[in-house]
Amino acid sequence: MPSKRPLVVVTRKLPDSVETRMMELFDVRLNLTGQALSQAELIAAMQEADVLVPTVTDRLDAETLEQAGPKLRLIANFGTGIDHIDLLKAQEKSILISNTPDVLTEDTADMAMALILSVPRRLAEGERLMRAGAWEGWSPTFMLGNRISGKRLGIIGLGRIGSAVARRAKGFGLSVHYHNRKRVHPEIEAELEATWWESLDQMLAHIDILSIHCPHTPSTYHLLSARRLKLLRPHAYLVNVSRGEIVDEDQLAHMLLHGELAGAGLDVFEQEPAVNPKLLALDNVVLLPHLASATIESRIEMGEKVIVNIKAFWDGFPPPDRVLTSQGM
Ligand code: 8YV
Repeated sequence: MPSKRPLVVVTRKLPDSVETRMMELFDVRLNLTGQALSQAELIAAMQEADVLVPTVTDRLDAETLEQAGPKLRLIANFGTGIDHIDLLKAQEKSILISNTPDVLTEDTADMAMALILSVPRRLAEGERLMRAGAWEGWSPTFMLGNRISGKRLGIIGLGRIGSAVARRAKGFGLSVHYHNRKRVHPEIEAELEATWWESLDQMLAHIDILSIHCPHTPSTYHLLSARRLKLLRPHAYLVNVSRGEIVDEDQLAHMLLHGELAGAGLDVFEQEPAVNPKLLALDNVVLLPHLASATIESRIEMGEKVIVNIKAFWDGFPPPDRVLTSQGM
């Protein structure tokens, strides 16, 4: 690797301390506007940069990556999910990809747990009612929700975030069930008192709350298809802080409207930032604007990870959080 400082182009505004450190270490082009780059601006950035720092809002598909300049050698993603990057095309162009795992695990799990609590206990509905000035006072049968303790939580993807959710859920008296392609180590199962279901279909039919924690890949697109959503029982709730594309949103909205599912808590959507109007019209859904990792601590630590990945790469070492092509499959 050449010893001169790399030209690093950052596509979105990052926390000040992260930008300051980047300016100390690299030649940096920052985005001071706070707006996402247009596709043309993104391509222009990729034509001059040695390193690109994108986020989930940048679409780095095959067609866009094809136009990357010859200098671009690393895409140091600010975020863990890399479904917005065509990994095969990046590999073909000899561009390495890194991401920012671990540092957002606890915050993301907190948000999943917040939704697991809020939806059955009707927190957002109650808040809306208060602000509308519609509260007529306490009554024994007013706004009854459903108890959390004693229910079965089904987790799809018992990885870092899924396990952190399971730990929290245990504390709330939920029993933990999970589906992974591969069963986790018996020690982890024992710690989480988690029951593995080889068949996702079987698990869906036996749980009360579903929480989704697998990555979005070509094989998990609409993993919760219309057929699978129908396996959930009508009293069940669905929580998603992973990626909107994993759930057939139209079918979900249809089932929520017709009482075929009790409620949903969603932090992610199929067409972000657009939200399916059918979901907006429903009262039994809590909608959040992709906030799961939105704490100042996570954002700073994500930035620090990006810096470490760039620094290692530029010093001639593999970035510690290098994403392998197979991870995106
Ligand atoms: C981040 C996320 O905010 O890391 C991820 O995959 O979904 C979010 O928590 C976002 O990706 C930042 O680019």
